[in-house]
Amino acid sequence: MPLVQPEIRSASQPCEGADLVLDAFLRHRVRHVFIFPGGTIAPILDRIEKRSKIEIVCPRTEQGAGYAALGYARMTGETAVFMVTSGPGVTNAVTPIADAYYDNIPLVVITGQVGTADMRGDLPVRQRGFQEVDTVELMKPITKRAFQVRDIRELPDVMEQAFFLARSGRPGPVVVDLPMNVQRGIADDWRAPAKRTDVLPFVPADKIETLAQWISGASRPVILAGGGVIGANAHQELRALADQYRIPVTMSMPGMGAYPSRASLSLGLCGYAGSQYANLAMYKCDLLIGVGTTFHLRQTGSLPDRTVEKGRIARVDLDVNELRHSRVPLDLEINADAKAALAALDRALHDAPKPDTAAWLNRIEGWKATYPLLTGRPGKLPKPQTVIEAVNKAAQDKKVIVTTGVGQHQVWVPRHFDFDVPDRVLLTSSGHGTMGFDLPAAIGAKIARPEATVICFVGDGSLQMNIQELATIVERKLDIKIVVLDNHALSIVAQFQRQNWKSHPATGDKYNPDFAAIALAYGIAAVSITSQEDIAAKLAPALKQKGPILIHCHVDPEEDLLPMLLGGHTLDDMSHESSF
Ligand SMILES: Cc1ncc(C[n+]2csc(CCOP(=O)(O)OP(=O)(O)O)c2C)c(N)n1
Repeated sequence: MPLVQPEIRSASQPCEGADLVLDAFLRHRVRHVFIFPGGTIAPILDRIEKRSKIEIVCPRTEQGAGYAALGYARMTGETAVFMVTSGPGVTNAVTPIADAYYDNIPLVVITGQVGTADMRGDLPVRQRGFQEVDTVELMKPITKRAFQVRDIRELPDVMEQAFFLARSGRPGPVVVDLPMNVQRGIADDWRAPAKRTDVLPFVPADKIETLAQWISGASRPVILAGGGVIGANAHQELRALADQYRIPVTMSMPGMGAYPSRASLSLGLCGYAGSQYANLAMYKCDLLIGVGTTFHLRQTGSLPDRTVEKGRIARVDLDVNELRHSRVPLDLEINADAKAALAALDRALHDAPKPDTAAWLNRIEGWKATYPLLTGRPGKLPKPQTVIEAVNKAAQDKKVIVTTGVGQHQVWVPRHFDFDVPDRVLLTSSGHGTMGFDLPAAIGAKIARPEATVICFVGDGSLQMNIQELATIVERKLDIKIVVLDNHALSIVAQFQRQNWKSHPATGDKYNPDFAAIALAYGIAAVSITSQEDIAAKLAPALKQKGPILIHCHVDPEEDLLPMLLGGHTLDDMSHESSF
């Protein structure tokens, strides 16, 4: 939606530092900023209000604003802007910024700072300014770059660099720390910044040729698609490769939807919480092709040298350091953008004989029949897996964005809900695994895509990390469906504790409030689901209702995440044993 923006000054007219920040927002066509206010970002808020049509989105905490920004960036494909005040605003913002770093989300973060005269500098004291904190040092390990601007003349170029770096190569967060006197000072000698353009690495033709030969000669190939496929907008190229050459596709958590869950060649989620059939296929393949994936512990288990029993591993990644320091030993490293590499691979395969994968696909069908996804033990209480399947069914022909918290429910969602980018998208905190991502990420996603059905699956534990954002949903009239899977436990940790130590201190048997009543108190419609029959009777009508709704599902607390790949085991050897 193009927005008519007021003038962007290019000539060197005297102005305040805050104006130069706004100029950068306008140059980069920012339409929303996600903020939590405070004195040290007030000058920029004033400029936004007076000089632009940019909408200020103000959730109830910095975490709420940060995760809303992340959901927004993922769903618009644009760099999101996140602004917080100095001191506690900054420290509260650390977690979503780390999330953006580990999950490659382009984010420009503006942090307020005390004036340069009030800074501690190198003095051996704790603090000089009120709400002073060393933002740059705090942010360095979780950002692509953390700037502090002390000279107003540097501001235009630093802002340009921040927007450039956030998107270039492997995207991520960039922080710009702005002392009060820089925001409020007058710049009468500034220059319009130079524009920067991103250059992607050359696709290495010789390596693509080798991979094409390997594919052509493979009898048991598997593709492992990661979030990099979705980030590079390469899902169509990936589908063409898999479908044309009949190669089954498994996905990491951030890669879910890169290939349609429902397609016959789909193996769904792999790894510690994947299916036994996906993991068997990875383990028994003769060629594993990783595209835009880190071969993280969660995908391979704790024995990276034994990811594949006997076969080659090829990996396409934009980040050369990931290839140089791969956890999993590689037979072929291709440093390239996923879209460009898959397009080149398609050309290289054009005249090559197609691999014969029929016997391999038959074998996989056998595994699918032997190890179907489990939908819970029999019993009266609703099963979390059944609830997710019922929501999936009710939302079958809709464009859906799903967000989750972290826990068992986070893993049941990719197992039991169908994803298919760009129509059915999963937003979840992958690398950082942050409880509380759920509700605010749904807010950002709904602001980005008002026409989409946004569903937030959330555990009782995760919900309580950012439950205050129910207010933002009401305030902004956002039609979000919140499905609370309440098992009165921090269940995934409880399961881990029982598996190792036979009890679950601090994580089981939690007292919870009536979340439906809480939603009603905020002004959000709510229903409670307490039996299997309720799922059939109440769920679909609740989802059909217009406007936000919270569906409080009292699910079986004795449901384990099974099967699960435990530490010290290879991918063919998942545990099917209950911890109760
Ligand atoms: C901010 C944060 N703190 C702690 C953890 C550790 N942790 C991971 S999952 C989990 C329990 C989640 O409980 P809930 O949201 O109810 O999900 P469930 O496992 O019951 O589905 C905890 C405590 C975390 N991931 N994030």
